[in-house]
Amino acid sequence: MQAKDGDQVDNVSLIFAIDSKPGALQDALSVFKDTGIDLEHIESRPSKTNPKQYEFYVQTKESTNKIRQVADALIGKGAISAHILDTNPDTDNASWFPRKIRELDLFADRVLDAGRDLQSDHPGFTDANYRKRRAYFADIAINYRHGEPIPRIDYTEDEIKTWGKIFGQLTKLYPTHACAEFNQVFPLLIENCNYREDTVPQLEDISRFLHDSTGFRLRPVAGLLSSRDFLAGLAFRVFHSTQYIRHSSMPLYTPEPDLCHEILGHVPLFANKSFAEFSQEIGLASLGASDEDILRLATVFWFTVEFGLCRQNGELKAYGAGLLSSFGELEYCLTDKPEVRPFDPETTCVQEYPVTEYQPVYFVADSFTSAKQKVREFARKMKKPFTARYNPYTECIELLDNN
Ligand code: HBI
Ligand code: FE
Repeated sequence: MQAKDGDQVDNVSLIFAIDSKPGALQDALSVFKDTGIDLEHIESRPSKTNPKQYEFYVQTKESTNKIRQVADALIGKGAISAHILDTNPDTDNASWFPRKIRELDLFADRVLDAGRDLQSDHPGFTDANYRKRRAYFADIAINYRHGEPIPRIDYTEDEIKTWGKIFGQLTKLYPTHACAEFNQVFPLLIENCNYREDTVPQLEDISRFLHDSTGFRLRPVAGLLSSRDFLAGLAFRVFHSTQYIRHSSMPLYTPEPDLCHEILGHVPLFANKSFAEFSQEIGLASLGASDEDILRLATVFWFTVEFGLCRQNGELKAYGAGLLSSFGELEYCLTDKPEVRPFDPETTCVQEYPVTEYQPVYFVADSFTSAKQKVREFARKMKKPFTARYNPYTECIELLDNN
């Protein structure tokens, strides 16, 4: 087994999942045969997330590059998922990133909590029905593949009521508190995507609308992704969106992103050209970045896409999704209680923040275009051997050598 320069040869493990039907394992194993890979070890186990699936754990002494080819080929042969478990510290996850939009399928079951195991302080923790519902949404997201329509959901009366409460409250504040770009798009969502109090809009309709506006697309996600995976999606103008609704006992609180946060907070601005470019810029900067730089970019993301303020005609307005989806914080953020500072990635990226309270500090952008320019400058100073750029025709990432 020869390795090319810089390619590690060590014990590499791969987990893949297939449907438990006749011939499926043979198809999968043919990939190893065709790629000329010796297996050192193989184990099987029933999938914990889907009783109709089996997972296989294989170990081999091959180059990680070759295993990556195998992972891609397995998906091509109908495997549900294929993930490399890299145990070699020299080839940690910073070295791999998706190069094709279809490779975002590999994130599908990499969510931090699979979206079903609620914490004991979650409002829905003791509600068996709610947990069942969440497992239903998690399955949809885990089984979703790029290019498929996003499954439509028959939202329950309870869910519609929760959505309606949030929608009714927030839409009162938008005219005075949201930035101009947000208020330009909102009527289009009402017109084209069924944004209204008595109906929960469908991700598929919204994704099509966004694609027509800026090329942005949604894909359903079961729960929280790592910052690295989540930001990588933005490089492809793909936004990972949850599809479930928060627990009805606390309509104004959610400990995690839910559909209301995604489609009221995030979606409208992804239809704006400059904001779409700004978001993609953060995504491109994240590809192949070190863990430290991912943390900095996630902090920049936090203080812009999630909690950003901007100045328009001398007045502060909100553009962050965490603000635009929270009645309480949307009011609070424009009072004189919090501190406001100018957005500058170099200082913003090291600012600490609380996640369960209103923010004590906000950063103010002059415009999305200037914010994008600043992120681009910031990214240029990161130690990376290449600059990543997205080719929208091939939907692939191209790398420009920095040397
Ligand atoms: N995962 N599904 C999901 N949704 C988010 O909004 C999200 C995420 N992972 C990380 C994240 N947001 C950010 O807080 C940054 O770490 C990028
Ligand atoms: Fe968010």
